[in-house]
Amino acid sequence: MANIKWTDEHKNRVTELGKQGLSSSKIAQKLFDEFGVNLSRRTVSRYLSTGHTSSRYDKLKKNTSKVKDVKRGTEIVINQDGSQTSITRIQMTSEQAKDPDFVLRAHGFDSTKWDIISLKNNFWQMGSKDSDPVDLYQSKITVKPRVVKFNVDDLIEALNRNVKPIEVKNIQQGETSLVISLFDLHFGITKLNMLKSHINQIGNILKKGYKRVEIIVGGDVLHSDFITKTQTASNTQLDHVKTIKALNEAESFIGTIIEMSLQYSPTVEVKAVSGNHDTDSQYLFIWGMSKKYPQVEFDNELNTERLAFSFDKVGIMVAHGNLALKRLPMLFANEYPDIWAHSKYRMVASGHFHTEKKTDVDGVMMWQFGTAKPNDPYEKANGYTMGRKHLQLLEFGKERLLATYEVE
Ligand SMILES: [Mn+2]
Repeated sequence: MANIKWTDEHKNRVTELGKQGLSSSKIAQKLFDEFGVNLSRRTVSRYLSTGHTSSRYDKLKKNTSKVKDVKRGTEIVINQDGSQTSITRIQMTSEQAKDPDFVLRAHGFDSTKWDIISLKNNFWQMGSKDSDPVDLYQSKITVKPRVVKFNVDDLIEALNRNVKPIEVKNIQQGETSLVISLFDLHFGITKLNMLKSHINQIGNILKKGYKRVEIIVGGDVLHSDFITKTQTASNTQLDHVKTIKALNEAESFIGTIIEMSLQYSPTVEVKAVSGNHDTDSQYLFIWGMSKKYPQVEFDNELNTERLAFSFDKVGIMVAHGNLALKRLPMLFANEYPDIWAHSKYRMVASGHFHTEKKTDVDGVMMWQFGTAKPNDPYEKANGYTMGRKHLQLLEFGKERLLATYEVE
């Protein structure tokens, strides 16, 4: 059959004749007489029942189910992708025809629960010699269930809900710099109430005042990379922990350290690298903290296995410790040549093994930090229970380490 381009005039006429009760073949004949278009009976009948002119619709139809509401003259097609196509006749003004809410309601959809994907209203008038013509539309819409859109502003507001601006007055500036190393806290296994004394001790160390505080978040802040299950980033099954509670406790602990640091130093920075337990969850956690403390500079890139930073003539590379551990000194020199060249004290800070170990490797201080985390069932079973459970804070002068504070 010849490919006939249907105009709205043709469609309206077919609909009109259909309403008058003419058969499809009679309508096809009339269209030929009036417009000279050659439509098959089947094409007319398809259009009357579906609102489609193309035979491609017949193929599409196979993947859909159809419901006819004869009383309302509405036809609903439920598409395979979950959207619905509704065809009906509506009496409305041209303004209403442009109002998606009105059209949705006219089709019987709740406009708060559905969104229009496509909308087509074909205008035609119906009337007799005795009365004014009525504006009618053959209306076809495709709708999908409304999805609540993710709103970044709402999330930020939620993160900020309890934040009081920190009043910074008379910051006690010192001459030295403090590095607070936080590796492998494993919140979930570690509980906030186990760290109350640690927070007090860290507060007392901070009171001295520093020209800068660097907080290293060296990975595995959270025991699980997931919220609904307890697994590492590589899906190793772990003893179950409550991750929402863990998140709140990590927020309290690290948030308190940040707030105390802001009171005793004009410059506070957080340096975060991925651990093997919580690659994604730690990234999101630190991301949230960075929104909460805009006055703190955060270095938090996704999938950062290592980073380096410096102040004065001190250069520090940070890595969780599970990857490329032995090559870290030369990786430091090769990947961060400027920091390497400007530093007189060079250090690689790592964790992962939950036990402190400090080695001088050709002048690079390889410092593997322990953790205040208690032993978990896995460590107890394997006898990994003997390291000191401590945190360490390092005080630096312009070009060397001056003191190590033990917090346990
Ligand atoms: Mn680890």
